[in-house]
This record gives sequence, C-alpha cells and structure tokens, in this order.
Amino acid sequence: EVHYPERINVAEELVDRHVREGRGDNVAIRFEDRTTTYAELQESIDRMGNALLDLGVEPGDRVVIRFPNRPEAVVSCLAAQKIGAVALPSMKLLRAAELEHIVNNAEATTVVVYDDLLGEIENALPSLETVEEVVVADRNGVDHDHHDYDALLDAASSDLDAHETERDDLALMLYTSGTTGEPKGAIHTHRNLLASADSYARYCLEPTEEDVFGGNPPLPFAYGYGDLVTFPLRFGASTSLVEDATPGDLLEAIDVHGITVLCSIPTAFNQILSKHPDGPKEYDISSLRVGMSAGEPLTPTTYESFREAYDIEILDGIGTTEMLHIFISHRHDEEIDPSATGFPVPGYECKIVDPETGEECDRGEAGLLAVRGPTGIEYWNRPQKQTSAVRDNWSYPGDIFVQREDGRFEYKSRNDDLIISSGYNIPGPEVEAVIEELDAVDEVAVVGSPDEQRGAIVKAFVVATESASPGDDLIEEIQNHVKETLAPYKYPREVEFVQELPRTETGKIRRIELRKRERK
Ligand code: 3SK
Repeated sequence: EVHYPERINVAEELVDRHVREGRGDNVAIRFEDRTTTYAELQESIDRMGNALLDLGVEPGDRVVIRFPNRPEAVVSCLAAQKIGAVALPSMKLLRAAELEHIVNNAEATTVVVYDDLLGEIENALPSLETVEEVVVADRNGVDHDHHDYDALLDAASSDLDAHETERDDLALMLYTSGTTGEPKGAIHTHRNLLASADSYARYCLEPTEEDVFGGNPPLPFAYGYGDLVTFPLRFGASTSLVEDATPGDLLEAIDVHGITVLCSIPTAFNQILSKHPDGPKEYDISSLRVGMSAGEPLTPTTYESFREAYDIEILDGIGTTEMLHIFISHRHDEEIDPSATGFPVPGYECKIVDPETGEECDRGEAGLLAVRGPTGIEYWNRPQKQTSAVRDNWSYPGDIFVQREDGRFEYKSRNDDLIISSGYNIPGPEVEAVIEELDAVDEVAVVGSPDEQRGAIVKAFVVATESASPGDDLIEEIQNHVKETLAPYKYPREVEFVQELPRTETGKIRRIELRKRERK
C-alpha cells in the first residue's frame, strides 16, 4: 500500500512535479497535430487556476466542466483541483433536466463549457440555483454573453502555487446513474486519484515516460478520466486526445500519435474488428503494446480475434465510477485466461459473499462481490445509498462473481442482471457471451422476461450481422448452441431480432430498458 503525505495536491503531483524534476519538455498532450509539453500544460493550468480564483471560486467549490476529449478539459479539471476546488466533469449528451439535477445536487458555483455544448446549459440556467459564473471556450463561433475562456487565460497570471489541500479533500465528483436509476454523485479525493494510478496502472500496465495513452472513453467517465488524464500524467507519459473518436479515428490516432496503450470498451473493439478484421492496412499500428478494456465484460471471442488480427493482448478489467477505476484485472505480464476477469489489482482485496446470509462463499460459489482497497464507494449526500453500498468497510459494487479454485475472479452478472428462472440462477452476460460466438450474431443482450410458470424466462435480443437471415432457423441455431455449450436450462426460450441495442453514453447496454419493455 502506498502512503501519501498529509498535504498533497493531485494537480501538483501530475504536472508540477514533472516540471520540477526536469521532465518539463516531455509531451503531456497530443491533440490533432499539436503537442503540449508538461511545462506548457503547467502554464495553462496556472492561468486557468488564477482565472477561476479571480472569478471567486473557493477551495471546496464544485466546478462543472463540460467538454469533449480536448486539452481544455484537462486544463480546467486540473486547474480546479490545483486551487482546491472540485472538478465535476459532465457527460456531453446530458440534457437540461439532467444537468439541472446534477448541478443543483452538487451545488456547483461555476460552469466551464465548450461552446458547442453551451445550449443545454443555457436551457437549464434559469433553474441552476447556485451557479454564479459561466466560462465558454469559443471554438465554433457560438454567440454568448458569458466569460470567454481564452480572454480569461490571457489576462490571468501564469504563476500559481497549489492550494495546500489535504489528501482526503475532495478533488473529483462524477455523477453516475449506471444503467439504472437517478444520477448519484460519486466523490473522490486527491489521494484516491493518485492511488488509482499507483495501483491499477502501475502494476497492470507498468507505464513509462515513453508511453502514449489513447482511446475513446469520454473524460467525464471515470474510466476515461483515469486512462487519459491521471494515468499518463502520473508517469510523465502523454495522452492522445481525440474528440468523439470513431473506431476509424482511433486507428488513425494510433498511427499519428504513436499510441502504446489503447483504452476502450468491448463495443469499440468489436467495431474495429468488424471494419478491419485482419488488421488495418492503411495505418501503422506498430506502436501499440497493450490494450485495456472495461465498461462491459470482454468476451473471449473478442479477446482472441483482436489478439490474432492486431497482435496485442487486451487486458479486461472491472471497475466502477464509485470505486474510481479498475479493481480486478488481468496484468500485462501474466498468462491471460480470457474466460475470467483476473485477479484483484495489487492494493485491493476481494471476497464473495452470500447475498442472503452475508457469509463468505466458498471458491466456485457465485455471490456478491465485496471490495476493499485504496479507493471505496462514497456518495455525495446519499446516506441511504451509502449504507447499502458500504458495510464493515467493504464496498459492494453490485456485481455477482465467482472466485475460482485458481484464485481468478469470474464475472457472472450485475446483481440486477441475474435471471431467476424456475429456481435456477442464470447470469444474463454468460448466455450473451455464448450467443456472441455465432458468426450470424453481431450483438446480443439477454434479460429475464416475466413468465407465469417459471417466474422469468431467458430472452435474447439479437442484432444479426448484415449477411445473416434473422428468422426461425437462426433462432433454432442460437438455442441449440446455448444448450450445447451451457447447462441447457440457460437457453433463451425467446429470441427477438432488433436493429440495435439501447446503450448508455459510455457504451453499456441498458438492459433495464429491455427488462421494462418485457414487463409491459
Ligand atoms: O465500467 C467499468 O468497468 C469502469 C472501469 C473503470 C472505471 C470506471 C468504470 C465504470
């Protein structure tokens, strides 16, 4: 376990320390055809920090930051943290009503926004009870009468000492509704941010200054914030930012920015594979050394196909916004068993608990996952949710896992995704992974559909590939394949073909929406 001094400031650690120790000329950010060194990043952060102070932002204040993956997002978050305020990055697609809930719940005082994303803030503004200042980065010539980001930076001093924050002061707040429910604020301290890099990134990826982290998770997603801000900057490496990256953009960025650690989610890895099944011909991707995946379980099929076509291992891992980053994962230096999620990340302990009795389960038995380590679940102003999510210092992210005899942890489902049919516990994602093995299947989601006799039956929503013929023959093929691969009671009694699956902004399948459809 790493011990951090009482007084520590994450922005100072991620940027100023490198400048002080002679790494000021290292490239910190690669964006389009521009590079920003650590020394330049420090100057922008200091100007932005002073600008926020001039606007009246005080230590502890929440600052909403609303950008696609662009350098200004990194500058704004670190500037807020450097002056002791709390960065609250907000997902791009949020509408006025959602922003109203988040901003009012967090009692944020300031909003920093990309001009293209100003519209929903303007719509919400009359109902934002605590917001005093709005700063707009003019990049697309959108008309507004708020503060101008560039003018504020130009006018501000480039000399700023970090606020003397304590390690347990808040630094980052991220709202999550997961795949269900109303958004809750997950809060993280200066220490949490550093610990996520010093546990997962340090041990599972072993980064060096030469690394370039890149990918498409949005920065307001805890996974993206770690991958593209905290991890590269912790190790004096660089981050490759691409605004709204398509899979094609990602391949281009690997070539142009020399990405070595590719961070993404299974859907995007699958999209890359379906566009370029034998590897890209037009891009040089030889810089890549490792991939990482989270958000949804990575199926063995995707893992194997990517390894074959792209010659890299993708390390699957599971994390949550509440835990800040990944706590169970494969490591780049171990033999990967793609049918499991891996081992607890160094610094974390995991156990499996019977949901009814609270007793620890034996190896091989499925139960609720409990996690303990340098980060943990903490909600902003949600005492009830807090009590159910953390018990005896163990955090319960809400997933069903099995710990195998070999010590590896194997994901079964979200607690909500467990289908109970005729008394059998059937993890939906396990059935999905098997259906996805079929060539005719592009994507699949499995949920329980209410059934009078069985309580629920397994139902599969299937997106067929373009060349497949969705119909009775394919249904039979799917059902037989599941019966032959898994315990036969897990086969989908119903299969429905759909054009696409409902997803959250971070790419997770919204099974709740499919379950609701079935209840009607
Ligand atoms: O969804 C995940 O697996 C995840 C991983 C890292 C950080 C945050 C999240 C939600």
